[in-house]
Amino acid sequence: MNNQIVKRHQRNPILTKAHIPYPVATVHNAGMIKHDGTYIMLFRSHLGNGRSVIGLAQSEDGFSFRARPEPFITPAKEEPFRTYEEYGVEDPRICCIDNEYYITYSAYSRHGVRVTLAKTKDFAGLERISLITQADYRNVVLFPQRFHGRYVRLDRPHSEISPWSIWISYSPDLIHWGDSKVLIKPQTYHWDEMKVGPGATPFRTENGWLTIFHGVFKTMSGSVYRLGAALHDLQDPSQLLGVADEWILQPEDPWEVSGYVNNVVFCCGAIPESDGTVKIYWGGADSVMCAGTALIGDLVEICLSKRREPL
Ligand code: M1P
Repeated sequence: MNNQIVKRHQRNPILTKAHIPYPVATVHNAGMIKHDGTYIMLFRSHLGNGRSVIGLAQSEDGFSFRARPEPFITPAKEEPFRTYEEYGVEDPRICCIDNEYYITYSAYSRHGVRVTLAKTKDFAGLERISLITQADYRNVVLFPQRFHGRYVRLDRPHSEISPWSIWISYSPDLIHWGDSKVLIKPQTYHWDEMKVGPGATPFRTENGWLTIFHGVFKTMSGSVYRLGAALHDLQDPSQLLGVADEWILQPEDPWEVSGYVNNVVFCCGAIPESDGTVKIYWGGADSVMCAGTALIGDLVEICLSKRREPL
């Protein structure tokens, strides 16, 4: 089985609520980036009222993290963000473009879920830029470069008619998005048959852009969240070179099987290394942060040699 592609870290879970210097119920779904050689983790935490904030932890080795004393992102106090972040901020992704770190995260309110785009140069402060979706979008990941002058993102609109699928959109300025196309759809009677969503920020390999996504399967005892991999063309990321037919990770450890939401592995970040490995980070059961390592070549191989139709 391909669940051996990702080797779990021996000290999982690597970050839990016990490590956080302010009261939280969970630590999960963290966006990741390396900044000046330091691993930065932006993690989601439920507070005691069930709403979420985003904390920051850092590490020298990518596995031992130290959290800051205060959350890094809390619901905005200024408009227009205040209205749409009223119920909390969730599931950040980080992408470095032209030496600035762009953060996309879910903004919850009585009007639904939207995505806020913010940026920072150094993770000291944060500047909110714009709300970049309408209601009922989640899981926006940016590509770290422009293509023919345009920024590119993957996202996941909600839809009752066509199941939750992964789309691609383009922008001249990171604020106005369009030219959207559907790229990957759930596949019937398959591990991702209920929904799919973009996970980690895409990273460049010799063979294409690798993306890690989540897929959901509904069972008689609830949904199971697993991780999959896809490879996009280097010049044109709307062209899929392969979507792996099999998952690359499923809930198996006790803290992935049981927690705030049972049977969930959910990825918002991965860090490729110069030795040909990639560190993959995932939330376990919406409760704790876990990490593992894979060979980039193995992920490329499974996308190309065990393909399924994307749509
Ligand atoms: O509880 C599992 C996940 O459910 C939602 O993800 P999605 O809409 O992609 O299925 C999110 O609430 C996510 O944070 C959560 O981990």
